[in-house]
Amino acid sequence: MVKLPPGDVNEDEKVSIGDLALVAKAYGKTSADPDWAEAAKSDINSDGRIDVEDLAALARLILQ
Ligand SMILES: [Ca+2]
Ligand SMILES: [Ca+2]
Repeated sequence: MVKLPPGDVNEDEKVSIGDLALVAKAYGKTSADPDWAEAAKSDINSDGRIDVEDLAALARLILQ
């Protein structure tokens, strides 16, 4: 079982611009959305919504 790095939204074992694109696509979704199960992978800080904080947190992970 491969442990995926934090921020690896598309599960390719790398944190990259492709993950950032998925977070941008899910932007604005919240845990109240019917498709949250899919969007939740983009919730980097696990606060129940996809917003600018998630984009910033993922950008930091990419730049690490
Ligand atoms: Ca990835
Ligand atoms: Ca969030």
